[in-house]
Amino acid sequence: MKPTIFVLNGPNLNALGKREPGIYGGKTLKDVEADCRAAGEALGFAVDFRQSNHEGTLVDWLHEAGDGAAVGVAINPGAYGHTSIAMHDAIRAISIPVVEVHISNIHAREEFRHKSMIAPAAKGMICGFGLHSYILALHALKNITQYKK
Ligand code: CA2
Repeated sequence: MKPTIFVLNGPNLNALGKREPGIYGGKTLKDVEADCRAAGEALGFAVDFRQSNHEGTLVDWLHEAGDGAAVGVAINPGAYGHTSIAMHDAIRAISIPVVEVHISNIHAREEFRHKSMIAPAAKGMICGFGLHSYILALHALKNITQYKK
């Protein structure tokens, strides 16, 4: 059985492809899910792809991943990445690697987006490569976890 990677998505990412294509690209979250699944498959991972607009649900999913459901997590926390101490704590509470993902370059945008509350707890952050940021995160997780196909 292939090891599982959770790909978690935070608030408003369900609106991808519907507005602001100049910042977030024209694909929908369903398209991103298909791309992640294909890339994960090629890397030898099963991808469990989820989205929630609720902070506590994202915290629960991080714990679920850390309790044995996954070998690693790629998470686009959306705006909660800039604010959530609860998500920072949840990442610190689990021992599997977590890679923070942002579609846009948060450092090139408004000042309130420059700070990530979860980056210090994560293994690393990938931002600014458009939707390819997700694929780069899967490659990083492959490298970190060293699972063979
Ligand atoms: O660049 C990213 O991936 C973000 O995590 C996206 C978040 C934003 O709050 C972060 O600062 C950076 C926004 C999620 C998507 O919001 C949409 C807004 C309008 C249309 C489509 C999506």
